[in-house]
Amino acid sequence: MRPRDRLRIAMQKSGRLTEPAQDLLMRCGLAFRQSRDKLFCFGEGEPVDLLLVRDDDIPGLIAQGVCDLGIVGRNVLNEYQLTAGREDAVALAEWRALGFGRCRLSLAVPQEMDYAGPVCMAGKRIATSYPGLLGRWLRERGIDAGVVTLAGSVEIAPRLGTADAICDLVQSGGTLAANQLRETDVLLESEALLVGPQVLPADERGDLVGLLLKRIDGVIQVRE
Ligand code: PRT
Ligand code: ZN
Repeated sequence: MRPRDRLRIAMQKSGRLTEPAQDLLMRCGLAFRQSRDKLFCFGEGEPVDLLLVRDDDIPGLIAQGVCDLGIVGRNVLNEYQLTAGREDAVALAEWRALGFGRCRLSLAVPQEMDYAGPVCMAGKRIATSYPGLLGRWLRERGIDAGVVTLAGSVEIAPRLGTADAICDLVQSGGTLAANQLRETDVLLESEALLVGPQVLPADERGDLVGLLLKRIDGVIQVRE
């Protein structure tokens, strides 16, 4: 078999999605042997291999055809779709919602701020790692606000005086509370997705995707 006759799935190397994604693939009957550098896992039964990467790189790897499928949060997929350059704009599809990694992308303001709706953000600075999703939300509402893009530690920006509000992922709400912030608007509900190109490759990989989707549906049904 030529190497690209094997299906390649990108998943997060180390983070919140790693364990549940591995667990899902295991329940689908897949088994892997990890390479020494721990970046590649060779499929031992079915011709399905894994590439272990940062979650932010997953949509691009699929768009470039390096990987055929990926397991990634809707937040990362949609941000990529809004910010990727035209040359990367291969249409990616949500093949399945996987039911783990649930969170929401929300606007949050300092607890003491008077907040009477999104218009209150006009002329304010909002810190986020999701400038694409936040920018779209603001545009849809005709709000002219400053978007301060930060790679991490977004929740401390208001205390540092670098922003008036934040737009970040929320799960339990504990991080917001610990930083005296109040969640006001949900921009996006997210969960882990199986993502792939809208058009499947017309070779053995297409059949393998079909097989994998059937097994995933079986696992999801049992879980529900
Ligand atoms: O290194 P790499 O880039 O791969 O990892 P990462 O640090 O970017 O991602 P990681 O592992 O933190 O998250 C991976 C994915 O899990 C995200 O893209 C989301 O789709 C999903 N997810 C689910 C979350 C959360 N829940 C979550 N709570 N991602 C991040 N958080 C963070 C959030 O940013 C905030 O700092 O947790 C904090 C809020 O949590 P609560 O419970 O205090 O509200
Ligand atoms: Zn990341």
